[in-house]
Amino acid sequence: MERSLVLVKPDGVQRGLVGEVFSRLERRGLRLVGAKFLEVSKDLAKKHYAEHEGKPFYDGLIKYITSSPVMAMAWEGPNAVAAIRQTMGSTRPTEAAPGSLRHDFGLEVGRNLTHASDAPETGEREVKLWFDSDELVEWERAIDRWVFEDSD
Ligand code: DAT
Ligand code: MG
Repeated sequence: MERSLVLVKPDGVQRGLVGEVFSRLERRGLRLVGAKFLEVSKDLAKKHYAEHEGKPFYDGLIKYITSSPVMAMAWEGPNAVAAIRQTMGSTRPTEAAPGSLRHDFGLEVGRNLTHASDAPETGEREVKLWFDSDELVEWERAIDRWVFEDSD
């Protein structure tokens, strides 16, 4: 079972798309394990985007993610990382597949609405960075065996 961090970034929150993101991920069959609404500190933003430090868009990225509250979520499921990135769409909204969130709601890479972990190891690391262990809920859904082939 993979885990992914998902953020509805400041533009997504300001545009009232938190429910849309929850809805699409629930509909996909993923299982929510944690959620919180917060203002991102500069320290957390720098840790989260450490891989992009030094790139031309880095300063703008830190400013963007710390500019207004975000909705942070942890989701899990088989193939959760690939499934969630597909639901979000490519980084550049104009390259995102029709029907994906970034396609349906976005225009610019610097206002691409959401973040999702890019590999299973990244998912584990990012969920730990954003959530304390007591903020994550291990639970069984009544429908799990109808969505997850191996739910035991
Ligand atoms: P993703 O968020 O799809 O994982 P990423 O990790 O490559 O994409 O980049 C992180 C964020 O940085 C991305 O969501 C938007 C911003 N970004 C990436 N490339 C950019 C660019 N060339 N110009 C402006 N912003 C960029
Ligand atoms: Mg990324």
